[in-house]
Amino acid sequence: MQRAGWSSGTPSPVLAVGGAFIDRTPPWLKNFAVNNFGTHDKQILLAGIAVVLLVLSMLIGVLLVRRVMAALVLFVVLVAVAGAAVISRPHASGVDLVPLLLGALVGLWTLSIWRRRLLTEPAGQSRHTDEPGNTEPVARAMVDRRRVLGAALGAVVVGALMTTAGRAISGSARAVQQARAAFVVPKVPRPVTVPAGASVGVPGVTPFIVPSDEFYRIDTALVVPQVNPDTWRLRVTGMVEHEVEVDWPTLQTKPMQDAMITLMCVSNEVGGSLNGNTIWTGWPVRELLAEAGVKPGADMVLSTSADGWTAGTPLSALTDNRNALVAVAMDGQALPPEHGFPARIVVPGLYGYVSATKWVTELKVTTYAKDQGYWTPRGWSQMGPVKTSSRIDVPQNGTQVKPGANGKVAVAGVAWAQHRGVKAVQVRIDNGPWQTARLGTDASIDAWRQWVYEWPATKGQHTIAVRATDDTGAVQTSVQAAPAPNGSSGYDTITVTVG
Ligand SMILES: Nc1nc2c(c(=O)[nH]1)N[C@H]1C(S)=C(S)[C@@H](COP(=O)(O)O)O[C@H]1N2
Ligand SMILES: [Mo]
Repeated sequence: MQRAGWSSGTPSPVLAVGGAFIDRTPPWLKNFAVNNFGTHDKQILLAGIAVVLLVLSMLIGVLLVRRVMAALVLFVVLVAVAGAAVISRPHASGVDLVPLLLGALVGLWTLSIWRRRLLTEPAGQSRHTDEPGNTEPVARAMVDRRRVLGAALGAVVVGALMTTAGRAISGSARAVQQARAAFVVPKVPRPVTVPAGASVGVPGVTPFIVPSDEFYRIDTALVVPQVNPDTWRLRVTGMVEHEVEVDWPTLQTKPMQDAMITLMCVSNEVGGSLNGNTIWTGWPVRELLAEAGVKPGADMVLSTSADGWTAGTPLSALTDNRNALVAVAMDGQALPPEHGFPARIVVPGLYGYVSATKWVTELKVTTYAKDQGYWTPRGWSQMGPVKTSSRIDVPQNGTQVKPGANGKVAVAGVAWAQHRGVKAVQVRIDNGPWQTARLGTDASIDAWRQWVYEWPATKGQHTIAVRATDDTGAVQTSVQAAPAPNGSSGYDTITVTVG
């Protein structure tokens, strides 16, 4: 783990609890969260933890006066849960408990001060003394005040925890931002460019190259790991002749190349947009593995991220002649922190969960018998080859459309069959015959292709389906499947009204 002192290592207890929660989330809950909160699932989780903390702190505050033992027990349980979460984080050590224990001491101290305050301010001395005959409202006022104090105390504790975390994160974020700004994307011998005609020129179709700030983001990290290239290392370990360790300056000296690769998430539903195409720049993984010398018998490479996440990739996909890269840039710029700065793995043809490790720090050459990636014991397949699929971007499902001056409606989208290539796309109106769509120029067998079908539309409601055929001649399957365990399938189908 990259760290410059404990404050930028395993972060605050709040984040540790969140991280531990994510790692233990059952698949149904994960799907529920992704489906209902989308990419805001992390903020929702953090907000949820903050609310629980606040309520518990208020409870401690309320218990403080009458049931001090109960308040203490609750406090200790709270600290213990947070401590267990911190220790359960990958790469955590005893020193990571220091901030929590300091926080607990401050908390105890605050509690004792509040308790003394509450006890030494008896109702008789309050400003209600001028109403001697009316003790009822005084008692109620005391209870109300305790509630308020409890709430205030809770807010202070939560606020302090959040701020500590925020400070540590923004501090390391600044250093990383500077390092990122100083990075010059290496020149490559044969730059990859977008061929003319790759875009079919229909408004509303996903851009052929997705801008990096619009690129989908999927990971288990509650806060974006801030990995400083000064301390970053990529190590090759396991079944190798000799371990290799590459630091940031050394990586810059390696022969880099460009590759156009459409990255794809296994959680993508039919018609979903958890995918993106861009030009990646990096050092071929096979050259790194060759430096280490892979021993016979290995069949998997377990790549590990700075935050402990892992992916299990077939060794063959990293050693054959495809463009599996230790990528340092996307779309001509240093990787954004969200997408793995300083370095990540990208492998054509495989879903991200078995290949695309961001903030990568280690490649362990191993076997499927011995090791497994993060998602495998959580209900996802060991192997994750991308399924041939296609998506309708325009028109949008459920909308009303008007034919153009030529009487036609442009139906358009993208289709992908990474590392096999897209040969054809067909569109079906209602239950008619499959019609051939026009494809954008082929840029790479590892990249998607845009397509458009000029539909001579007739008035009324219509159903439109799309399917792709890969370069081997295999047609996309019509069999409907949910994302788990190895990727969704079926035809993207929409309904529109022409009028
Ligand atoms: N460190 C780390 N790398 C990761 C993941 C993760 O959770 N942690 N998720 C993977 C998954 S499931 C996908 S689909 C891709 C998404 O990459 P992106 O966020 O750059 O689009 O990253 C992969 N790499
Ligand atoms: Mo994914």
